[in-house]
Amino acid sequence: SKNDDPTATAVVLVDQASAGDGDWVSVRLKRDQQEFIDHRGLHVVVGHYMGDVNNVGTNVNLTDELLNRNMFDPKPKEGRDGIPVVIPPHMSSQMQKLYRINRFNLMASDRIPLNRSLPDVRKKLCKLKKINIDKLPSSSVIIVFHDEAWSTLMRTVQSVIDRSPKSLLNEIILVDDASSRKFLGSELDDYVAKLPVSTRILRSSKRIGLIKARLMGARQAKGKILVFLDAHCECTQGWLEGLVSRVAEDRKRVVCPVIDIISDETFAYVKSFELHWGAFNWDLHFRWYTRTTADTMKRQRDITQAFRTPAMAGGLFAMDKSYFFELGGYDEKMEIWGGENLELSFRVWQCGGSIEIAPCSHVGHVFRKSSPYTFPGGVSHVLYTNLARVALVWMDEWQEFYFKFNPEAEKVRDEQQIRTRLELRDRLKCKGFKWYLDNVWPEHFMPTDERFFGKIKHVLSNKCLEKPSGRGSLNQPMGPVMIGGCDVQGRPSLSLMFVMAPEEGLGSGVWTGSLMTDESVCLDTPELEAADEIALKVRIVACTGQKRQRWRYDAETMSLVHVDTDLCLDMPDGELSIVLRGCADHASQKWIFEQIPWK
Ligand code: LR7
Ligand code: MN
Repeated sequence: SKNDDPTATAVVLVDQASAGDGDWVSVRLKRDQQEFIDHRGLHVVVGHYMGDVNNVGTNVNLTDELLNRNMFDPKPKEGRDGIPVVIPPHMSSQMQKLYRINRFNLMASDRIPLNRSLPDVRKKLCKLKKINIDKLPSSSVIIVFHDEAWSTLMRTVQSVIDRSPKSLLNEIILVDDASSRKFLGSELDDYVAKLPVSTRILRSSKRIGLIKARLMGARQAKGKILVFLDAHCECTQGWLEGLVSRVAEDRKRVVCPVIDIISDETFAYVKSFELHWGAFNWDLHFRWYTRTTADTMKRQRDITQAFRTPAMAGGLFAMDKSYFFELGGYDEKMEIWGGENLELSFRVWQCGGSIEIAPCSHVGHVFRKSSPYTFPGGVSHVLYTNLARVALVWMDEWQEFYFKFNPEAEKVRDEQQIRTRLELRDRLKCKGFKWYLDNVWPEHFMPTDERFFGKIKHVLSNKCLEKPSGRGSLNQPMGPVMIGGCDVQGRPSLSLMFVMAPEEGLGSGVWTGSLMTDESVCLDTPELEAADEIALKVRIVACTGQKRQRWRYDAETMSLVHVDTDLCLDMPDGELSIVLRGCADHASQKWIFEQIPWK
C-alpha cells in the first residue's frame, strides 16, 4: 500500500550485500516495527509504514555464495607484520559487494592467514620491563559475537592463543549471540575442539545483545580474571601480562589496553597514540581526548606507567571476576549495544574502583563506520534506552542536563525501571556524579552551578557563536568559530552552548577563563604569525589549558578580551567571520553572555 493507511503492513526485504548503506532506512515505519535476519540471511523489516518506499522490490538471493566463510584461500604472506592488503583491481567490484556484509573488507581479511605476524608495537621500555608471570592469576578471555565473519573471529582467537603466556590463559569463551550464519554452528564447534587452548562456545538461542552475552560468558568463566574482547581484534606481544599484572596488584582496578587500529579497508595494523584517554560528550557518546602538555611532561619520567582514564571504550578490558560481580556485573535491562561502557565506567569510579590504560598492552580492533547488524526495536530506541539508564542511575542532577538536550532519551525516560540499580548504588555506598566530575575528570566541560553555560550573542547582528562542524584529529570539532542564528529550529542547540568557569566566580561582573564547548574544544587564538591588528579568524581547537585560550568577559562593557594579546573579539560589519581586533568601544565588539538553565 502506498498511502498513509495505518493498517497497511509493509514487509521489506533488503539484501544487505547489495543494498547501499542506509537503503532500508528510507522505509519509515510507523509503528510495531520489527527487524530481524531471516533464515536466508536477509534483513527483514516488518511494520506499518508511511511515506515512500524506495529501493524495494529487488530480492536478490545471496546467502550461500556471499556468506560462505572462506571464498579466498589465505595467502601466507598477505598482511604479514600488519602490512596493508592490496586487492587486485579486477576484484574490486566483488570486494565492494563483500564489504557490505560486515562493514569491513572481508575479502582482505579472508586473504590474511589466521596466525599472521604483527609488529611488537610497544615502547622499548615496555619490552625491557620484566613482568614476573609466575605469580599472576589466569584469565578467561570472553569474546561475544553476533554474525561475525569467520576470518576476523578466528584471527582474534588465534592471536590470543599465540600471544598469551600459557599459564595466564585459563580458557577462551566464545558467546554466540544468536548468529544466523551457518558456518558459526557445527563448523565452529568442530574447529574450536581442535584448538590447543580450552575454548568453549556458549550460545544464546535468542538475540540478547552484547551486554547480556558478556554476562553469560562471565558467569561461566573459570579464570580469576575476566578479559573481554570484541570479535574482530588482534592481540600483540605482551598484551595480557600488561593487563593482568595491574589487576593482580589491586583487584579494584579495571585495566584497558591501548587500542590500535586495524584498518577496515586494508586490514593494516596501525599503532595508535599511547596518550589518549577516554571520556564522553554531551550526548553521552564515548570520545577520545588528548592529555595536556603539562600532563605529558609529567609522564615522561616513566612512560610505561599505566594512567587513569575517566571512561573506557567498552570492548577491551580486564577485570577481576569476583570484583565484576561484587560491583553488579552489567545492567541487564540494557539491550543490544551501547551505554554499558559509560555505565561500568561511572560505577567503577563512583563505587571505589579505578579505570586505567596500560600503555605496554596493545590490542588492535577493526573500527567500522557503521553497524552491520540489526537493532531489534530500532537503533535509536535501543541506544537511548541504554543511555537513559546510565543517566538515571549515575548522573544525579546532570541527568536533567542530558534529558533536556537529548529529546530521544527523554522519550524513553519514564519507561525505565531502575530500582534495583539504584539499590545497588546504595548498597555499594557509591559517590555522586559531582564527585566524579571534580575528582576523576577535573578537565571536564559539563555545566555546573559555578559555571556560565549558555549562548554568546553578538549584539549588533543578533547572531550567536557556534561550534564548527569540521572535525580534526580524534574526530574533535575544529575550525574557525562559526556564527549563526541563535534559535534556528532543526539545528542542535547544543552547538551554540559554551561553558566558562570564571576564576572570579559567577557573582562578579568580570569573568576570566577558557571558553569551552562540547568535546573538549576551546575558543583559541588565531595563528598569530603577524600579530597585530590584522583581522585573523578565531579558531576552535582542543582545550589545552594554555594561556592562549584565556578570555575575559566584562558584562558592563560587553567586551570579550583575549587575555594573552589584549585584543577584542569582533565581528566586522557585513562579514560573518569572527576575528581579534584592537579593542574599541564599537558595537561590533559587543557580546552578551546569555545564560541558559542547564537542568
Ligand atoms: O547484539 C549484539 N550482540 C553481540 O554479540 C551486538 C554486538 N555483539 C558483539 C559484536 O559481534 C562484537 O564482537 O559485540 C561486540 C561489539 O560490537 P561492535 O564491534 O559492533 O561494537 P563497536 O566496536 O562499534 O563498539 C564499542 O562500543 C560498544 C558499546 O556497546 C561496545 O562496548 C564495544 O565493545 C565497543 N568496542 C570497543 O570498545 C573497541 C574499541 C572501539 C573504540 C573506541
Ligand atoms: Mn568492535
